[in-house]
Amino acid sequence: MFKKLKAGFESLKAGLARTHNAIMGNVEAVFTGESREDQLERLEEALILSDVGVAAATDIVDGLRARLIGNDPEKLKNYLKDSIYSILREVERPLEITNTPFVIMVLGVNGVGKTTTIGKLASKFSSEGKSVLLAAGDTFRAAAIEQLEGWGQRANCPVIRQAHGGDPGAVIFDAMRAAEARRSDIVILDTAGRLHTKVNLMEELKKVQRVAARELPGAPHERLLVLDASTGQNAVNQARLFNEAVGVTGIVLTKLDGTAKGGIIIAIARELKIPIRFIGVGETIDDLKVFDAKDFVDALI
Ligand SMILES: Nc1nc2c(ncn2[C@@H]2O[C@H](COP(=O)(O)OP(=O)(O)O)[C@@H](O)[C@H]2O)c(=O)[nH]1
Ligand SMILES: [Mg+2]
Repeated sequence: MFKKLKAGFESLKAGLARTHNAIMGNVEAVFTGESREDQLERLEEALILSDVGVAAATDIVDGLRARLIGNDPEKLKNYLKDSIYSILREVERPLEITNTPFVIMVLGVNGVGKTTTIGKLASKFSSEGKSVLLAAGDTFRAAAIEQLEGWGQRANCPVIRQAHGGDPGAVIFDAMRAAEARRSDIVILDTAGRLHTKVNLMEELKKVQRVAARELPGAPHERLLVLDASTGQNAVNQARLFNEAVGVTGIVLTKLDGTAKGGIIIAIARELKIPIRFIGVGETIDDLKVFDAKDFVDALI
């Protein structure tokens, strides 16, 4: 058990290495540079470059300036950890499965990692003994349906689909009926993410939401938005857009492993205050972690 937890933390640490290096390189420099003020400014710059956001970076560094006494790198590290933790713990609210079937609608623009995240989630829930049903609601891209079927096979879950170009509302309708017949615990719905027809996409998502609610009041219980950490501040804008349209209840931040811009999680937490449910630190089935603010900060700093 302990071994497994430790391995989980190590892979989180490895995943966050690039952001860690971007921020911490400058923390070490804080004590080797010229004046204290220069050094703090350098740290502020590092935080901004890792996409923490200007407001958060300024707050954090102002806090450090007020609290720093003496020239102790360990103290600075601890202050920095505390400041970041106090922002992130506000959005640490793991997903709770409160209904049967519990319907999760997965949202996000193309390429952020929706289908991959669904595959990882399906495998996680299945391994916990829950029966999962997947619904191929991204009917816009032919490959998306096959991709979801591939994940369904790997996680051993049925996939409800229609032909490419079909109506996503009809897919969720079929999926809700199938979930009832099969007594599924969890339904996970994939959706399209083409953003060049923004208005149509949002209208389509609202329709899917209405179909789900008609079949089961309260569904979809979770509107889970997937954001790609490597897109930096863009991710915050996407979150605003989707939140206005469908009311996002949880966030998955993917691709933290491939970027030095992992600080975006702090901007997301501070500006949106939407729970961060999971983080993605790689492409394989085990690379989805339940978001834990303390582990995250420990791995980052
Ligand atoms: N490195 C890395 N790649 C990821 C992660 N999540 C998804 N991907 C990759 O991102 C690409 C797009 O993923 P996909 O699930 O098809 O995105 P969708 O268009 O939103 O459904 C694929 O190549 C995935 O393997 C992650 O956490 N880390
Ligand atoms: Mg997809």
